[in-house]
Amino acid sequence: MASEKHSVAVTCTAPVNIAVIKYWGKRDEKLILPINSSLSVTLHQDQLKTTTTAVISKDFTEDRIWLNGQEEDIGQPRIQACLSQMAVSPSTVRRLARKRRSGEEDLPPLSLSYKVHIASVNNFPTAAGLASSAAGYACLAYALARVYGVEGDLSEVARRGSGSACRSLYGGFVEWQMGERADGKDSVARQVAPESHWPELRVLILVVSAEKKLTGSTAGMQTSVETSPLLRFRAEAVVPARMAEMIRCVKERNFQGFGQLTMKDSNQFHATCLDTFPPISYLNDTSRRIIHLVHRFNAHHGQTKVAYTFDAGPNAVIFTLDDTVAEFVAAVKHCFPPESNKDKFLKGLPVRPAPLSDELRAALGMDPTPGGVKYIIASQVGPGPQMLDQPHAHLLGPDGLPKPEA
Ligand code: 2P0
Repeated sequence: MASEKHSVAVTCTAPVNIAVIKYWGKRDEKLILPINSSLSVTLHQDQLKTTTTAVISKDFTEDRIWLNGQEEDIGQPRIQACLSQMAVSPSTVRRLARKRRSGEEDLPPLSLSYKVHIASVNNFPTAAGLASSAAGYACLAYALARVYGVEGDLSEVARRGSGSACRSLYGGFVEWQMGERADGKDSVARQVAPESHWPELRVLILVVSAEKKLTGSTAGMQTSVETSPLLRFRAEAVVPARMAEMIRCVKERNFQGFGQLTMKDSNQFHATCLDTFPPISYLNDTSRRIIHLVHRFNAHHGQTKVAYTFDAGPNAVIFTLDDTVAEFVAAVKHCFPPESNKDKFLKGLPVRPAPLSDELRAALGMDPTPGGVKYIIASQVGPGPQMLDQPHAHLLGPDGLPKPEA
């Protein structure tokens, strides 16, 4: 029997995911239900992750949240959607907690009405323009589930925070099935293949700009749904077949197929942005130079050895295999010579220096653009959310307030 306990603290981490079949457009704004299914690769948390501590205590008088050290308004609609739907929906955490506790008497008799304190930090700069809401809301959903000691599908909890967050609940290769039901119960994430499935796959993030984007994803996709006939065509006539093909390529570890489809789907997503009225453009000149570089690199080799994808910003995410990383990084350095912080240009997994052959240099045929790429983060496929056991990992102290160093 557990002794009377009036507070519980858990700390969890969750990964960033990169879509290779893109989500863009909702059929239900409130429930965050998409107009098409999507598929993503979960990145390794050694390079990019969110860490979240959740504490429930009978001593707390209100729910509170700190993001990257700053207290934020817990009343924000997306956070409230996550928290409150736990209390009312059958698949939600608080309800599950109630069920679980009635069947297991050794769990501490914590009141479900206890207030929660939450603190969350990213190990990467939010300003780098890298998607942080997916990791953030996946981590929130996971931490809340753990602090209440429950298990079950958390897709709905994470999705209500940010659509793409449900894909960060699993490692490896993850599909977000759009579902058909009006209540969204079948709009869930599921793992297509685990992180161990394709060990040679590598991911390079080419950070182009740290500027805040002009059009946020939520508003951007809403305008696209309202105005782009191409987006409707994409969702209805293109994505279903692409999902099936992408799943096949992943299962077969077919890089040619995977890479080509990844590039085509990124390009079509950005085409729907341009088809939106007023138009949205997320790519900049450096993004377009990277696209050119990738196609020249592949043409030189006579096969698809490298693939790009771009989200709602100018940064490129590159997929390749381990035997190609060093040569491609040499090509990037040639086309975008580092301007400052030369020794910090490469972060993440080590990449051995490689020479650029005269043939490849000639094939690229590009005048160098110094400083176009600010830095590169080398990563790989990784696991889903984790719970950290060490108490020192908690971002909140015994008083429920952020630790000074957090
Ligand atoms: C994706 N993006 O599939 C696509 C590709 C951006 C481009 O998911 O309104 O932040 O919170 O559901 O999840 C960005 O959209 O939007 C996104 P909400 P979210 O990764």
